[in-house]
Amino acid sequence: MNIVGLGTAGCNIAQCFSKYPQYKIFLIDTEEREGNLLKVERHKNIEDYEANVPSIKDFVSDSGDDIMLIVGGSGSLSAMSLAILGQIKEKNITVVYIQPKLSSLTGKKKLLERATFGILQQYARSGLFKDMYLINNQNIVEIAGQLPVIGYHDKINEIICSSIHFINVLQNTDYIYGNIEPKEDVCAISTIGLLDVETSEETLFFDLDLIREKDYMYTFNRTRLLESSNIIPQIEAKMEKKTEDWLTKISYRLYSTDYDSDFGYCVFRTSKVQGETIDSL
Ligand SMILES: Nc1nc2c(ncn2[C@@H]2O[C@H](COP(=O)(O)OP(=O)(O)OP(=O)(O)O)[C@@H](O)[C@H]2O)c(=O)[nH]1
Ligand SMILES: [Mg+2]
Repeated sequence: MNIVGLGTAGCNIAQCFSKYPQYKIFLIDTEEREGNLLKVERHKNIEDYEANVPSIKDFVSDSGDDIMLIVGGSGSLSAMSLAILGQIKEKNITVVYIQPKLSSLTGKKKLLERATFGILQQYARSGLFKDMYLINNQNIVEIAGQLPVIGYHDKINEIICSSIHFINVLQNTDYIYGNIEPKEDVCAISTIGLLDVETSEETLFFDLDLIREKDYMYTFNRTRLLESSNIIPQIEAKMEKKTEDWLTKISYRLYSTDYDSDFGYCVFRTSKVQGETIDSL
């Protein structure tokens, strides 16, 4: 998997992935950064970012077929997202959209966030991307609890990065038990979350509306799996309660690991473009 970071938030999160050997990281930013950087000029107006999108074909030419683009909504460089994605449209694209706290946005930044958020989701629904993960910074702040000013974003970024990483790893690992419902292509708007393996309670990174698919990934220490006999019936009983209406599809998988502690993640999906309410128009 290859990661493209766009703008400050996108690049900061992309750089967190450098501790894992599975990723090749590409950074597109106006700031100097260590690593594989495509530096773009800083402009005064958002329109100038849209009008001056660099060619990235050569930059990401040896990046393989799977690309994850990470971008922070409302950032100036997010205005380049569509033109950048258009240049790599033949790849398997996952977009990670970091939504800032909406009440903190005003004026042009607010308009830019709303437009980018909406258009990227429409593209995801139409099949241009394989998946789009929505993450709201505020949800992560609530998970992390009180955060110090120094290192505020670092802690948020670490939670986002490790969660995406483990979900990627689990999705590419054989599970030992589970029940998988096929994913609908139209359900390409998603969020991820932490799963408490004891209670089966999830903590989502975005408050997704009209959830159609819920995918739960449990990991347990191998010895615990060997010694315990009631894990499967307990999880199955919890899964039965996860259905919100007859349309919701529930999948779950159990993995055996050598980690001391058990942990879990989930991916929830919808076909509904988020944020399209009457009062937001
Ligand atoms: N999670 C996270 N969010 C960030 C980080 N840095 C900025 N943000 C948020 O992401 C949104 C987009 O901002 P940036 O990524 O800084 O914007 P940019 O594209 O670099 O544009 P400029 O501000 O003009 O440099 C902001 O509203 C911030 O709240 C970060 O390191 N992590
Ligand atoms: Mg920046």
